[in-house]
Amino acid sequence: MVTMQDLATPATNTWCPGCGNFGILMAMKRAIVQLGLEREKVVAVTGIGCHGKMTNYIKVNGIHVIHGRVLPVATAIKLANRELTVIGFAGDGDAFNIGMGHFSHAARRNPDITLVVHDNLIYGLTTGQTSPTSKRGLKTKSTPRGVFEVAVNPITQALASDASFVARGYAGDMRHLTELFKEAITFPGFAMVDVLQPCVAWNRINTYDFYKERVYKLEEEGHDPTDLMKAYERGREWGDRIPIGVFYKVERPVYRENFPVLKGAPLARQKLDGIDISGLLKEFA
Ligand SMILES: Cc1ncc(C[n+]2csc(CCOP(=O)(O)OP(=O)(O)O)c2C)c(N)n1
Ligand code: SF4
Repeated sequence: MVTMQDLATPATNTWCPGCGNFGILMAMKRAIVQLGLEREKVVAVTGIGCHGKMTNYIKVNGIHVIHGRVLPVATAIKLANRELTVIGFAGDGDAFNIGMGHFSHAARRNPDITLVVHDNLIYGLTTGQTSPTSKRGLKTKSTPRGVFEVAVNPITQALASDASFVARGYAGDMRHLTELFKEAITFPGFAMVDVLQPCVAWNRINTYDFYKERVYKLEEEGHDPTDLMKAYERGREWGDRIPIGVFYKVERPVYRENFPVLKGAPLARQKLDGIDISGLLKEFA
């Protein structure tokens, strides 16, 4: 059985002291331990940004990919070997700026993977530029007169893209976040957990104090996660009250079920010798 110690790596942690990423890392390790997953069968896929260091700090299989490309790589890994638990970690910039197209397509394809968005409402690694989830009016070094655009809302964006599991967690509530991660990982289909992650270096508005006063739990207010319209309503709430928990979940066929070749053993275990590809090669000659 895997333990918290088994998941530790020798890498020196370079996140700023107090960064919300620590809460996400700890909650994910706890989720893996509590689910009894085998370390060798978990794959973490990270984008570029402060969140990308997750692969350095958690001892599972890891691949650190090009900025914005977490989802196509995670989808491909799961298609190649469905025995693996595939978890993507992306920043709000990674997921909703350069990776936005991949986000919508992954959601509608419904691969059986989890996406954790480290949503600090800013670009962390590149030192505080505006991100697509930065709220209108926010002054940053790239928007000195304030953000002009309406912010991307990860929850309603996921719902509109037909994601089958849509949740939001808060890095300051580790127990709740651990439970959300466990539910997302075991959900059969594309599961997004958008995590409110304070960036103590560059976002002086959405701080721990800001969230502490506002965050409430959907499950404590009788929210029905099978009601799409109610999920939209709750998803648009952002002000004095900010909901966390599962907004929506509904099971539907996963992506790999569309491929006859994947009906038998996982692709990674199928024999490749004896397959005649000369016809295919001629096609591209
Ligand atoms: C193709 C490409 N474009 C731009 C960059 C520069 N870049 C690195 S990280 C980043 C954004 C970081 O913000 P976010 O994805 O929200 O992650 P965070 O650092 O906040 O975790 C950008 C634009 C890059 N590395 N690659
Ligand atoms: S810059 Fe922000 S997101 Fe990056 S490590 Fe520091 S506090 Fe965390």
